[in-house]
Amino acid sequence: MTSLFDPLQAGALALKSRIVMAPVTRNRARGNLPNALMATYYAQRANPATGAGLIVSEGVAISPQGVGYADVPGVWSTAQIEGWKQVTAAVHKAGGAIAAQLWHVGRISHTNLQPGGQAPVAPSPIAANTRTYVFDAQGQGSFVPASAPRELRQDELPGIVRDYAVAAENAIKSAGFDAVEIHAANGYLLEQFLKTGANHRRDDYGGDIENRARLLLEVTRAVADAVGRGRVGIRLSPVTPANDIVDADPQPLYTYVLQQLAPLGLAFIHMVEGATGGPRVIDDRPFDCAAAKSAYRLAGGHGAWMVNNGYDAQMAEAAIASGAADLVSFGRPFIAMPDLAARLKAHSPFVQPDPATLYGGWEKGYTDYPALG
Ligand code: 8OZ
Repeated sequence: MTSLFDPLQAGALALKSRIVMAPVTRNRARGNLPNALMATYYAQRANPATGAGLIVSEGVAISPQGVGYADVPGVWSTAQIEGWKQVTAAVHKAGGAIAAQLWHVGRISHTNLQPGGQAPVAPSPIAANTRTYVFDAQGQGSFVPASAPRELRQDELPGIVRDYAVAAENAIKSAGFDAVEIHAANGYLLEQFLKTGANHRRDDYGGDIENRARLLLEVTRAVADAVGRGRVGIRLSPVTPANDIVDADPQPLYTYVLQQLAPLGLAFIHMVEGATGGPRVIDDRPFDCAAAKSAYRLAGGHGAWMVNNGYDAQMAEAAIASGAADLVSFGRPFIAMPDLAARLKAHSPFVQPDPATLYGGWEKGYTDYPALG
């Protein structure tokens, strides 16, 4: 029977366990620059014997326009690439592997964070009822309502596709990442295009499922062409309400998306089951994850099936043993438990992170959580 601690070949990635550190935004990248503290944080979680078989980084902005929160890292500039080199080197020194999560927030941003103080961009000019994290004039961080977005022109979309491909090249060819994960979840740009609640376009990128999925598929093909499909994964969240996103009929939408992704030969599909960081089943948003996986396999999708959201040791072991999943990712648990694999093996109780130190700040609540003795 397969266990959480067995190796897995996922695309071009030779992973030493089935335990993945899920992306978690921590806002320690001052000026959008990755730094030595971040290298320490990721290295603490990178040894596959005690930590993650694969780390998926926090969201990494592909462009200045893709930034939606203060002090999140980017991967568009030479200085950012240099900053990431120390992170990837530290992870590799610990024996681990790391993917960069490629992120464009779309409408989940604030004019304070956008180039020239402009409005954030979105498929349609519909504001999200959600908050984003900014700094005031005193440098104090706080969550404030997201700004009203402007609608992207169709002639701007090829530039965004290019930004994803260049960011992927920067990450893998220059910064030393092993893979990239396309962030198509949690109410950000690619999911805004996918879902009827945020996409009211009447051009080739709005309306029916094929049109709403077009940008996601163009981005994924461009990224796979740029860095090789075996080093590309994608994160999806079919029914999350995160960042005020909703779709009228998610099951056929995701069946189509997964059927189109299948022939691309990606390394992994990363599924957020239910509400991101919340309930795994949502009464008024039914979704059959097993059916989505079957649709992907039936269409010839071979990569690893990675599941996320609220897994404990027992659930994770059961998912791997039954074949329901190939990889299980843990976000919040990895914050306060850098040695999560050791604790899963020992079935030791989960330690909750301090909510006051999740976003912003420095070492406290970041690099000072101890491993078990
Ligand atoms: C929490 C705070 C800021 C960003 C996501 C990137 O939900 C995020 C995020 C989460 O995917």
